[in-house]
Order: sequence, then structure tokens, then C-alpha cells
Amino acid sequence: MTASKEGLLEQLAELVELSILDEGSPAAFRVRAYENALHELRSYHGELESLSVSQLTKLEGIGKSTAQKIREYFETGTIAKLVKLRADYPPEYVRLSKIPGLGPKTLARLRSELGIQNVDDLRAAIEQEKLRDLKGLGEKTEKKLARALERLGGVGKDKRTPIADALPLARRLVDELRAMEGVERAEYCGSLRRFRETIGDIDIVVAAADAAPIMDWFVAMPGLREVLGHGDTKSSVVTASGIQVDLRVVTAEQFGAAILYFTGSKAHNIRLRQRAIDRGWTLNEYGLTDAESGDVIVSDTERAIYEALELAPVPPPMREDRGEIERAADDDLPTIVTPADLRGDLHVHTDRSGDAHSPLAAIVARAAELGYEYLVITDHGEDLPQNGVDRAGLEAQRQEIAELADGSELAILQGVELNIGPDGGLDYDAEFRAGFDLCIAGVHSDFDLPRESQTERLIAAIRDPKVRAISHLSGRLIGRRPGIEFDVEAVLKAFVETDTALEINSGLARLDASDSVLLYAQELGVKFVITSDAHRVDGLDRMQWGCLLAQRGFVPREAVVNTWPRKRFLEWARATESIQ
Ligand code: DGT
Ligand code: CA
Ligand code: CA
Repeated sequence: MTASKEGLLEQLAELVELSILDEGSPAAFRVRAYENALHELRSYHGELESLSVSQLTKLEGIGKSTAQKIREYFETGTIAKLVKLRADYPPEYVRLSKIPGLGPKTLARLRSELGIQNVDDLRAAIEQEKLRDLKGLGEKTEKKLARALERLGGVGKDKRTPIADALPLARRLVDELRAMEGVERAEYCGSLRRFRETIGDIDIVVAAADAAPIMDWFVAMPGLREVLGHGDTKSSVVTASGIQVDLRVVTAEQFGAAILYFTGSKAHNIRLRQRAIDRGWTLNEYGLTDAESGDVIVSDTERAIYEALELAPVPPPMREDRGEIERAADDDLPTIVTPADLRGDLHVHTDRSGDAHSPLAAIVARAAELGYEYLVITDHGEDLPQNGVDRAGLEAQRQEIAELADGSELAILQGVELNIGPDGGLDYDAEFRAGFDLCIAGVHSDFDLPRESQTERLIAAIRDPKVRAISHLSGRLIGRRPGIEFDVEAVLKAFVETDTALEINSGLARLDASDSVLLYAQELGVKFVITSDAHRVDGLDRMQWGCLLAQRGFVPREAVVNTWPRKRFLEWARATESIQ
């Protein structure tokens, strides 16, 4: 990992995460300082590496101490403070901090008073009922943590990494590999390319004539925790953050067969191999081969292999043996949605929301650059503690929108993201809500209600005449907070009855609704919106993730409302014949 802006951003993000543990609070001065720097640098497009400490401090949000760390990174490839924090807070310990209900302060006490270092220790301490005796914790907290552990699905032995943690790392490695001399192609494969929500390990395939220099570079990257293997064409490492990465080098001719094989899934591969056998061929990571003569039929591209097997090429997110082989054979795969097909964004926050950061004008400017025909601004409703916007704020925004919309090609609509209360109630009142062009509504609280209550509150919100879409249906945060439990069939039927759209949220921490809910929903004829849920300008650019999630759910383009032209979209947005 040579010094690069991406590498710096990664180390700063890690500094934020570990400093929260070290300082005992996400609001600590140091944490905020790193966070501010991170946000500033993400949108800074100038040259960074040559800036001095005093030049760096001239950038907004960067103080002297952070500036020194940035210089240190570019000069040495690491930040000493981070190296120390990594030693103090190893990945097993950091994993504990992702368990809902375990704040940094409690965690520190568990470590100092009970010696808890990892999830297995915590589980054992809970089983021995040791937590309840700690001052200020008690039996209730102990039980709550036991449940959180249970619902997270065995965090202990199942060490799957949330996609939000694996994807940026994989993308950076692939970029670095592509920039290396002699590398013709590089692609991440495996579950990550299939866009699963959690990742066992990262599998990267490179096409190059000479593997040795690539292998040597890979196992010598700075900041690795462990080298598991260093072979001629295959090596495996574990990064500082505890993620395993496998790298294989093949020839350019074998590249298609190799990425097809290593993308999987295993079940998809088995079906492909059977089709090869039926034709008197064999299929493996080297190519599609005539079994008798041993001649390679095709191997250089995935597309050519699918075609030889008389299949339409299957997009990677669909390769789970969930009906895609049959549909590819009938040339009946769903028409996929790409970011270029999206004509508007329907879930975007401005800095009026307490947890968002960019002003309206900047959001509108970026939406126009993206070529959108329409944009719906949806700040948080007032019921959301700290982050919600009151009536006066939204009325002022209405004025601002009218001014920006005047003479603009882009249709700017005022919406709001309402909070679905525990009983299905919504923010403000019906009269005030009627003043919006379009409302979306989502669950932001009360994640622990019984299943029937969750079902009822969702259906009540779906049936509200002003609500046109439900944001992040389950409210989950992948690997950190399980979603609410509800009757999926009953809820999806309410979507169909009221012509309400189900959101496909592009935020990597959410990716909500999940692929299995989407698969079911599209079968029932539900409509969808793919949204960014941006909380700052650069968030608008993440629609590609929602598009990949839609592919995992076999969602056809026609069912995605924000692929429709403006007129048709506005008609749908303004329809209020929802059942009451
Ligand atoms: P993960 O890492 O657990 O999230 O899931 P994958 O799908 O990335 O699985 P992984 O890393 O074990 O292997 C990557 C791909 O390589 C897998 O999706 C399909 C292929 N593969 C690995 N082992 C086998 C095998 O025994 N048979 C077949 N047909 N394919 C395999
Ligand atoms: Ca993998
Ligand atoms: Ca692997």
C-alpha cells in the first residue's frame, strides 16, 4: 500500500474509530477533529502529498495536530498514533464496539474489570452472569446484551465483515494493482463482486504475464497483520483491520474463466459446470475445454463462456442459483438498472438535518451535474431527536427551494423523511404534511417492539395517503443492528395495494430492503425507488450500490419509479388515492 489519498482517508477513518474507544466518546474533541479532517479531505480534489503542515492547516477543518499526522502519513506510510491505537485496541476488541448497547465507556470497564477482550469473552461473562454485578450495569443490561449477541448471529466464530468495511479496501487494492506495471486486468471477485452484504474474505484476480513482482508487492504491503501464504501465483494476507485478502495471478487468456470461477457462487458454478459436462466439455478456472481433445474452447471473457453455454451473461449479483440459470437460458433475465438509468434522487438530506452536512444549494448543483430531471429533498421530520427539522425550518426551506427551482432545468421537490412512530403515527399533522410534494417515511426508533406491532406500524405508514415510499424498511445497520421483525408478506401486500414504493437504500451500512425482501417484493409486483439517502454532497454519487442491490433482488428497471421520465414520475408522486 503505497501512500495515496485513499490510503490516508482509510487511516483517518480508522483513527476516528479507534479514538472513540480511546477517548470514551464519539463527541470527544480529538474524534471530532479527525472526523472534520476526513470529511474535508474526501471532497478536496487538489494535490495533497506536497502540502506542508502550514498549508494543510489552511484547509477548512484541519488543525495543526491532524496536519502533522497527514504529513507523517505521506512521509512514512503510517501514522504512529494509529499504530499505537491498533496495539491498544485489536480488531477483536473493536468488533465488540459494534454490538448495539455497548458504548466505549462500558466496553473499557468490561475490559479493565472483567478482562473481556473479544466476543467469546463477553459471551462467557454473560453466561456466568458476571455483568450484572458491575456497578451501573445490572441484570437488564446483561440480558439486553445477551439478546444483541444472539441476534447478530454468532459474531464470535462467524467473522464475516460488513460490505461497508470490505468494499473500500478492495476497491483501493484493485486500483493500486491496475496501476502496477505489467498488470493487464484486475478485479475483485467472490461474494464482494456478487455484492453480498457480508464478506468472508476478499478474492482478487489479476491478469499479468509475470506474477512474481505482484506477489512480492502484495505480501510486503505496509500495515499487514499476517501473511498466510506467499506462493508463485497465489498469496493470502490479513490486513490490519483483520480482513483476509486472497490474490491470484493468471494469464490474460485465462482471465475470464478465472473471474467467473472465483466470483462464484459455488452453487452457480456447479450449475455452469453441469451445462459444460452436458455438452462434452469441462469448465474450471482455466477455461472451457473440450473433454476429449483437451482443446480450450473459450477462456478470455466471462461473456464468451456464458454464450458458449447458451446462456445470456448473468450479472454477478444474480449468481446465487436463485433462478438466474433458467432465466438466462430463456433470455429472460430482468433488465438491470444502472446509475445512468436513474432520472432523479428521492431521498436526500441537507444540513438542516442534524446528522447531515451539505447546504441545499450544493446538493442541487450536484444533482444537476448528475443529469437528473428531478430531485426530492427529504430532511428528517421533527420527531427525530437532535436531527429532525421543525416546521419553521421546513417552511424556510420551501422558500429556498422555490428560489433555486426558478429557471432551473431540474424539478426540485420538497419532501420530508417522516418518522414512523411505535404506533404508526407520523410527524407534524396531516395538514402540515399535505404541504409537501412527496413524503417518505421510515423507522428510526423502537427497534425492539413485538413482531405484530412492527407489522402494524409499517402498514399504518404505508397506508397514509401522503406517504409515497418507505425508507430503509428494516432499519438495520449491517453487522451492527439487526432490523425490525415484521410480517413481510402482509407488509409487501400493503405496498401493492397502495402503490407505495419500497426504497432500495444505497448506503453501504444499510442496503435496505435486503435482497431476500426485494426478491419477494418484485414477485408480488411492488414498485421501488433506488435512493442515495445522501447526508452530504458526495453521498449523491453512491447510487451504484443501490443498483447492485436491486440486481440481487432481480428488480426489473420498469418497476423502479425513478427511472421513469419526469411527467410519469410526477403523476405517480402526486397520486393520493392510497387506501386509508
Ligand atoms: P465468502 O468469502 O465466504 O464471503 O464467499 P465467497 O463466495 O467469496 O467464497 P470463497 O472466498 O470461499 O471462494 C470464492 C469463489 O471461488 C466462490 O464463490 C466460488 C469459487 N470456489 C471456491 N471453492 C470452490 C469449490 O470448492 N467449488 C467451486 N465450484 N467453486 C469454488
Ligand atoms: Ca470470498
Ligand atoms: Ca477466498
